[in-house]
Amino acid sequence: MKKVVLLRHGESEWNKENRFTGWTDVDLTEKGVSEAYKAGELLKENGFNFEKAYTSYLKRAVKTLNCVLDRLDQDWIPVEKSWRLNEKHYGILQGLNKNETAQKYGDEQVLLWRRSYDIAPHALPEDDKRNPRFEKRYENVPDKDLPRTESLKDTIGRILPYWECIIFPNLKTTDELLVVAHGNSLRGIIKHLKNISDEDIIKLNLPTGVPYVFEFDDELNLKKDYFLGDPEEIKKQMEAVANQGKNK
Ligand code: DG2
Repeated sequence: MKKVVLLRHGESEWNKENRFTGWTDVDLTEKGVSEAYKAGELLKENGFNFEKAYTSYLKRAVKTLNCVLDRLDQDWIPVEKSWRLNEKHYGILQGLNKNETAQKYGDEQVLLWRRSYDIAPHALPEDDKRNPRFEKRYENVPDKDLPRTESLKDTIGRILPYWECIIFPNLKTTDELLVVAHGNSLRGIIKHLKNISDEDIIKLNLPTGVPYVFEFDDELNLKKDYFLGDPEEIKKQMEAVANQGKNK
């Protein structure tokens, strides 16, 4: 069996403060670092031996990957970073508290912004200092590809070329790949892999630091997918993520 493990980074500072993050480059919390090491431990116990790893340009994912590889004693493997694996761009919501946003606009609207397939928050103005066009790390990305906001559909649109041309073809010659990214960028990949409908994707919430394993046969057909860890605990974590956008 060939395997791809998808991992959402450990808890970030803005996950802790319950703020929309998107392309904001916030660090891991202490808890996030320990979640990352715990994910590495689980992967080690389950005998994973990655040949290559992929991550985004955002430090919460990069640092999580480093902790995982450290725990696996596989720091040496080739790692490729791409802006295409960045989180969904949350537009003008970036920085706002999710509960307060639900108080102001209602749970239903926030659910659509967070989890719907094709609804994007309002875009950052062109001259907003958070606009990715002002950041050095994106200077080689054509301006037309740099988002000012995104729906999940838009996020999938920029991830899929990378998934299909760079990550997935590697499985022909390697057996185990690791992708460390974000709640919504990974939801995009999962929607594609499991053929989840535009309507059903609204229900998928990914917890931080829980490895999600996808197994493929030699023809690269998906055979099985499962999380590593205690199913009851994972269910609770998913519910907690869903509740982050409610008016409590
Ligand atoms: C979170 C996801 O992204 O938030 O951008 O706020 O995975 O990088 O922490 P991540 C953000 P929700 O879509 O769950 O609100």
